[in-house]
Amino acid sequence: QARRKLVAGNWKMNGDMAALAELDAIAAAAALHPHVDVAICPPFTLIAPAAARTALPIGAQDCHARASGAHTGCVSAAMLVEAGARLAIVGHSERRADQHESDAEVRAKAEAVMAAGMIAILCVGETEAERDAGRAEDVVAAQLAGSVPPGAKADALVIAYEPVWAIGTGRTPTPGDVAAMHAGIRTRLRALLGPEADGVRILYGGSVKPANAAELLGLPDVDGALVGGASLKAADFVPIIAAA
Ligand code: G2H
Repeated sequence: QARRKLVAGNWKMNGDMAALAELDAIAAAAALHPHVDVAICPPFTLIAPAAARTALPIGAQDCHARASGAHTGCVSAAMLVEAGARLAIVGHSERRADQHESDAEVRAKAEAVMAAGMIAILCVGETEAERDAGRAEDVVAAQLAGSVPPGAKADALVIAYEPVWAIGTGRTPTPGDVAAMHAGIRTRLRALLGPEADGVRILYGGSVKPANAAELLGLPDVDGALVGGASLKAADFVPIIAAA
C-alpha cells in the first residue's frame, strides 16, 4: 500500500514570532516536493499566527485528553483546532519523562486528537538502557499496545519511532536497527488495527539532519521523519524534505 511520506518539524520549546519567517521558505520547498507532506509543530503560542501565515499544516506538541474543565495550563483538542492546528504530537518521550505521561494517558490524548478531526503523531521509543538490555522491541510493543487507540484509522494516526538515546544527541541507530524496528512496529500495528495498519505512516525521529536524512528516509517502512533541532531553520529542514 502506498503511503505518502510525512516530514514533520517539532520545534519543542523554541521559536518566536520572528521565527515564523522560516515557514515561508519551508512552504516554498514543500511546494517543490508535492509527493511529501510537510508539517510544523511550533509551541502553542505560535499555532494561530503560524496557521494564519502559511498553508503548511500546523500542529501542536501535546493535547489534553479532556474537552474542557479545571486543568490549569492545559489545552484541549477543540482549542487547537480553533487555533488552526491540523495535527498534534502525543506521547513524546520528553513528556513521558518530564510529565510522567503513561501509555493510557497517551492513548486518551490520541483519541481526543482524532475525535477533533486532527491527525495524532504518537511517539514511542526505548531508552538506551532498554536497548542495551535487548528489550527495545518489547518496550516499543508495550507502548503501542497501551497507547494506540483501538479502531484508529490510518488517515488519522501516525507513529513516530524515536529512540530516546538518539534525541538531540547526534547519535542514530544503525539503518538495520531502524528498519528492523519499523518492520516490528508494522507487525504490531497489524495485530492491533488489522489491515488498517498498512496505511499508517511510521516516522523515524531522533537526530535527523540533512547528512543522514536520505539514508534513513530510504529504509523500508520508514514513511518520513519527525525532526527536532533540524526543523528550526529552513536551511536545515529543506534538504530533509528534499531527501524524502
Ligand atoms: C526527537 C526529535 C524531534 P531531534 O525528539 O521529535 O528531536 O531531531 O532534535 O533529535
